[in-house]
Amino acid sequence: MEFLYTYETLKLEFPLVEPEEARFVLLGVPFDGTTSYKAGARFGPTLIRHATLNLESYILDYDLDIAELPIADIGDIAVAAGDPRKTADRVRETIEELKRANPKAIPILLGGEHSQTLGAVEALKPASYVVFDAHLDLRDSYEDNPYNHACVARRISELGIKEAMFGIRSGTKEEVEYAEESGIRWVHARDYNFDAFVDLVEALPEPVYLSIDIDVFDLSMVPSTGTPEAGGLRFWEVVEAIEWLTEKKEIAGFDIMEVAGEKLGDPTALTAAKLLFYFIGAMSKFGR
Ligand SMILES: [Mn+2]
Repeated sequence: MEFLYTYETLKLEFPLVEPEEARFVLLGVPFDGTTSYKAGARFGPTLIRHATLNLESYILDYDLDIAELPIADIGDIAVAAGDPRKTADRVRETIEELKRANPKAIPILLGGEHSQTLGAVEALKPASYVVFDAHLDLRDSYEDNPYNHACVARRISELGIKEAMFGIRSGTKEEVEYAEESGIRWVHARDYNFDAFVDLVEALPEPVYLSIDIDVFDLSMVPSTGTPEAGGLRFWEVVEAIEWLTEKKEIAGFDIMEVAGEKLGDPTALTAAKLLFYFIGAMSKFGR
């Protein structure tokens, strides 16, 4: 199957299937045009795919080999340099093309700036948006651009999608007020635990889009990301939440965003790759 805006790139070493037959469809978004601090998220998709070479496809604690699952990789989006809205439009159109060909496909974005999650959400139209992130991303505009990475959760909430956020430890007073006015609920990284997660997510309508900004983890694990923040979550805390979500809620799509770096083998990409395997594994072991 050909897509208008994608091109071939490094792929997983698994036996991959065609997107029409896949349950999981990987799509890289090598965009970092509005990054504020640490550049390099344009290399995220390649770094994550390369990091998978280090991992066993057999997931020990699930007794499951994800290389046996129907996974496709449709390559990377041809980005519109410096234009987050135009690039997110290409993400949206690509996912729409995919869903027309295969309504059962679960798209998995590998990013790339968090601004690009908007395109996936616009295509999939979930009822809820669950995000693990250090940042609220609820600014109305940043650097005169409403499609800046710091505004993505605001744009998604304006679509009428219910939101719950976890691992937050950075935001402005205005963002906190907007969350309160808009019924967006969030848990600070200091207060995060599994019960707090279930409390907020249990009542959310389905389907759910799950977004992981890699900066939710403690920065010792993920040094190469656009806006690193100390004091984040641990790996298994996020895996535990993913397991619950895949078992209890219908999942519309998934992403791992803000992976940056300029060296193969970066711990940030290794964390993202392991999380990708656990998402696919959890969907297959616990999902509907
Ligand atoms: Mn963030």
